[in-house]
Amino acid sequence: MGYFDFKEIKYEGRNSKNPFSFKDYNKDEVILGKKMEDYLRFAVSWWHTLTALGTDPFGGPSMERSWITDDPIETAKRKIDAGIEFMQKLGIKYFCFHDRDLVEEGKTLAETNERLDIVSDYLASKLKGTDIKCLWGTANLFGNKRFVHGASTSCNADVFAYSCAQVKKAIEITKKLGGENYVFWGGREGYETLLNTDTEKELNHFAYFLKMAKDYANKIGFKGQFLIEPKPKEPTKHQYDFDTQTVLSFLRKYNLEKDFKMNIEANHATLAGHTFNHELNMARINGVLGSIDANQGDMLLGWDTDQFPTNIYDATLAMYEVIKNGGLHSGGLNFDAKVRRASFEADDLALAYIAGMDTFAKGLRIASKLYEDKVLENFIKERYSSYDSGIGKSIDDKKTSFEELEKYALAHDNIVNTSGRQEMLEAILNQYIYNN
Ligand code: XUL
Ligand code: CO
Repeated sequence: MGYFDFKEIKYEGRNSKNPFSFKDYNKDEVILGKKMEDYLRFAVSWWHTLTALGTDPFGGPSMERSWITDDPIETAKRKIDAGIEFMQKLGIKYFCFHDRDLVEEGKTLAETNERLDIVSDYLASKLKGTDIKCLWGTANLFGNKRFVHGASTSCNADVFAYSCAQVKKAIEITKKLGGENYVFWGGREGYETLLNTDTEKELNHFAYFLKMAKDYANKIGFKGQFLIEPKPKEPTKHQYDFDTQTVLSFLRKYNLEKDFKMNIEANHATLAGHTFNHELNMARINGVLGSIDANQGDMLLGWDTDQFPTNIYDATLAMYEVIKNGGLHSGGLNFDAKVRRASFEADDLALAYIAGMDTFAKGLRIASKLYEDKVLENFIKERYSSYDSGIGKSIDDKKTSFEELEKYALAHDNIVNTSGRQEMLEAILNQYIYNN
């Protein structure tokens, strides 16, 4: 028995009028030497797609979720069947989960862990014989009220211990499911007011928690890449993992930089006052671009709306960074995105994924052409050409001094700059978007 009425989604090309078809995502088509599906490595988010019910602060559930029953284990298993059916019909090969998306918590931690064992065994058995894999697992250290003051940054040591126990189990399950990465999004790791907060102590605890997690992963032979997902605010006012550069300086202070990369989420980037491609660029140039949570925010709203990505401009610039990164390696494009509350029918889930997948496929097509034609590269190279010879080269090679530079500046103080040509470049980018 199936949970979704829609049929397998196929590539029908640009002119198709069938909403249940891909217009740009042609999985086997080779772009820059790789199949589209290998470049994009799309993933389903277990939470938004199969678990969340469409509640908001003003209203209750709205979503059709035909797999839900009164029995948590039964629901968890049916959800797995539904998830696999959904992924197979869309041709998506990866999924991401929080421990608590797999199965509802029991009355005690021991009971919760037992439930997780049963459900993860069931999931592992269902994955056998399919080509579906786990992109990443994570622990939900924010939903339950025990995390009101945070998890590893809680003022309550019992909560710190509980968080470690929960992550230990989540890593074990991610390993069992063959997870290629493990994510830490700092749920409630942040604070509301300095009137009651010892930030130094909290950050020390946070680092120790991450170190113990990595040590435990090494101990049990879990080889997945550890990722941190920056977000500047929400749920707390000051999230410690504000953005890529903030996280990098934290990791470097605590000597954790070799063990962690970034999972960059588009909507988190914009909440931080950055563009999505700024965050990807910062991660890339620092060698820590690990994976992507593909979604988009609403520029008129100040919170994480987690919409399906349909903005081709942003997807193009994002894929440009991914291409410059040589791909996402063990990472992928996880749709950390939810349909709007009014899009409550099961079909809406498929239509939303089609929109997101086509947007990124289109972004990849356009970005690959920009990259092949070296449009931006050539312009940028020329823009910095004053560093190719003479005094510029000495600066680049770090073979000069303040004294020499002063002598040079005294003799060359009639400075001539050239235009940055931003509008011309934006027009060229538009041409690539229209023509590809
Ligand atoms: C929250 C968020 C999370 C993480 C995983 O804003 O993005 O869903 O991706 O915990
Ligand atoms: Co996310």
